[in-house]
Amino acid sequence: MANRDIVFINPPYERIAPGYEFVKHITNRSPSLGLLHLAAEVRLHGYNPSIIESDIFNLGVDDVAAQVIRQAPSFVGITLFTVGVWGAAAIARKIKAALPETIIIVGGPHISSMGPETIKRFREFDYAVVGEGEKVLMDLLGALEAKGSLWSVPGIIFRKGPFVHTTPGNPVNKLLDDLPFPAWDLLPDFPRAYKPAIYDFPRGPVATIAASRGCPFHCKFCDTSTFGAKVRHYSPKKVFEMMKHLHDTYGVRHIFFVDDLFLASRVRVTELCNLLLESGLKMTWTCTARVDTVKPDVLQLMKKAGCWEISFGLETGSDELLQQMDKQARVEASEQAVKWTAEAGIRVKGLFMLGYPGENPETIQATKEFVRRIPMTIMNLTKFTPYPGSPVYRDLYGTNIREDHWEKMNGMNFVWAPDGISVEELDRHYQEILLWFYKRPQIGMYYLKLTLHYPNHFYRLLRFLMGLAAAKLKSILTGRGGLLVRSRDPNLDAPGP
Ligand code: B12
Ligand code: SF4
Repeated sequence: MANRDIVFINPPYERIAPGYEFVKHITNRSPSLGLLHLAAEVRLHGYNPSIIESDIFNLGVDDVAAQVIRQAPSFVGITLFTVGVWGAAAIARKIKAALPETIIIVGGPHISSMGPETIKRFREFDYAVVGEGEKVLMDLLGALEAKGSLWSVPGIIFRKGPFVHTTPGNPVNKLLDDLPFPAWDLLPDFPRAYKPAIYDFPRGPVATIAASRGCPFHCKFCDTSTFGAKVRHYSPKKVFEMMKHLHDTYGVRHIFFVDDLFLASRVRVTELCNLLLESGLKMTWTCTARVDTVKPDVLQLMKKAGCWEISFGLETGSDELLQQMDKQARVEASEQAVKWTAEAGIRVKGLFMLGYPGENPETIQATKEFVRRIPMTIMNLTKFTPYPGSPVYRDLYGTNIREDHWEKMNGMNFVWAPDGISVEELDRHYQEILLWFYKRPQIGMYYLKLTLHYPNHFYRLLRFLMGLAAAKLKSILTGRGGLLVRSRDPNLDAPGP
């Protein structure tokens, strides 16, 4: 091997649907925590990692490839969400053309769900790692350097002649405490450049932590193929140490827990809260939760320990749809959980989706009524997307790969529409629901107060509002009557499965 350099890339992807470009001023700009974990692991074993965050620094395919070619590393590691696959392949092609010896390894959620198909389709990727990467990547690098057998490395995909092979096994990290801290020090301009969505935190700087991995539920729209069903945790002490490290070293004041099920263990959450309270570490934090995991006593403790916001996957206001999603929750339970959370003084964020199979005018109306009924001041509405790896993907597409949709799978495009509703109608409902929720005097007042209390959000808000006004004006001048998008994308499926 020429050197032990390894460049990790979070590739560029379509982040925002055409027509909504102004939204970029207020969206989430979190780094890839997966790459931070991998970089820390390889560094521990004597490699020299670096990280390129394309989206955050507005780097396109050419910029990223040029940077890698200048560095001429022996290895490149690319993290793949479905939406980023084509961009990643274009980067890999350019690197291979200039540096044919450089080995390109891919991993991430898209590979965990559609690895063999991707390696078959894109010859510019040399190897793929399925599932959690720390251990497997080390084994793979070791085998490549020693020119050993790849069959002894579990959980990888590789090409041999015309065949694509997957080695058996999926070694997960049972004890997360054994992992080194994510390599935040390798992120350019950390923490300043990595801002979450506007109003999603009181004061920055902000960092993310995954305090656990895995989720035992099987909601049909969700891709859990990377971490699987078995939940594994860091000890509360280790989580506390990470928070303190981020606070003391980088001045981080707010943490985003990105776990699928942060509240899976009340015992651990209680222990972490107690550690935070005893230490006097004044940090705020947010987490996600299922509605069936919160209870008033733990919510009150969380509030005292700095919890500022909880994001609930509420999805819809229709019990019928919740059932079809296999969400194992009812609208009534959602209302109760949201009420308890608001009563504890924790802000509620509702995560919703529109256009799930079975969506119809009644379910849409139920969602509209629901979002106004509950004590919630912030909501996210994503356009239903059948991600590879989610159970619903197989229901809708069977064994079809639909790689033509991958580039649009960012939750902001309807790539599929339920029977009886067109994409245009869904787009109209999408805008209506958001306006219906946000365009209320009490919500306006709430955000005014929040901005006065935390003025750090003001500049981003201003840029967003100016962009929105310009987009509206353009739509009126071009005859769309204020609609931000109109024409149907010819690549979309016909309505219905
Ligand atoms: C935090 C988060 C975000 C953040 C940060 C994104 C980021 N770049 O990491 C933000 C808000 C920006 C985001 C945006 C999006 N997200 Co998101 N996000 C998550 C979430 C909740 C946690 C991710 C995380 O940090 N995990 C912890 C780290 C340690 O794990 P990891 O990143 O997967 O990395 C491990 C392995 O995947 C593997 N690995 C990863 N990369 C590589 C590379 C190599 C070379 C190797 C060897 C191994 C390897 O090893 C790592 C360490 O074990 C996951 C859900 C989940 N459970 O993972 C969804 C999830 C990843 N997001 C998802 C989606 C769809 C999106 C969006 C496309 C749309 C949306 N819904 O918002 C955008 C696009 C973002 C993009 N391309 O960067 C889907 C992905 C499905 C898919 N097949 O594409 C997930 C799985 C949610 C779900 N259950 O459906 N997201
Ligand atoms: S939506 Fe949440 S609870 Fe459901 S499977 Fe995904 S991570 Fe688990």
